[in-house]
Amino acid sequence: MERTFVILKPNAVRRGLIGEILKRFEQRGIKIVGLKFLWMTKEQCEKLYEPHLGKPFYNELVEFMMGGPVVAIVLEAPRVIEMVRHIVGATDPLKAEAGTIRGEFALTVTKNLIHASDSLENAQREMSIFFTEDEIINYNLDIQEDI
Ligand code: YYY
Ligand code: MG
Repeated sequence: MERTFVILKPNAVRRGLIGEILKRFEQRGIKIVGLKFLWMTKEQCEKLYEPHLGKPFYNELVEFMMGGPVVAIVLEAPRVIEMVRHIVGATDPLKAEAGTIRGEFALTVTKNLIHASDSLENAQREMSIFFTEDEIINYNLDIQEDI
């Protein structure tokens, strides 16, 4: 079964959107297998955004991401990496389709509310920054037979 990694960014927490966003994954039948509320350290933030080091938006992004607590999530489902990116919507909220998280609730690129891994390799790398293997919880959803 495939896993992906998600972060609800500090503005999602401040705006009271944790429940609204988690609901969207739950109602799809996607299983939450890891969940943490934390304030990112500089080290965690730099590791997460290491692929973006040197880009013009990097400093602003890191400062924003460290400006408040976040929710770190590991999700599990078939094809979950692509599915979650689909539910999240395009990076620029202006291009995100209506009905997506960014398409409904976000306004600017930097503060686009949510991070979601874009590949198997990045999903594994990113979740290992925030979760140890024994913090990922193995259980069955009631709906497992029905999705
Ligand atoms: O994966 P995703 O979050 O959709 O976009 P990325 O291209 O990986 O960029 C990561 C993060 O950086 C994005 O969510 C906001 C910020 N960012 C920005 O502030 N300005 C840009 N032009 C591109 C990205
Ligand atoms: Mg990305």
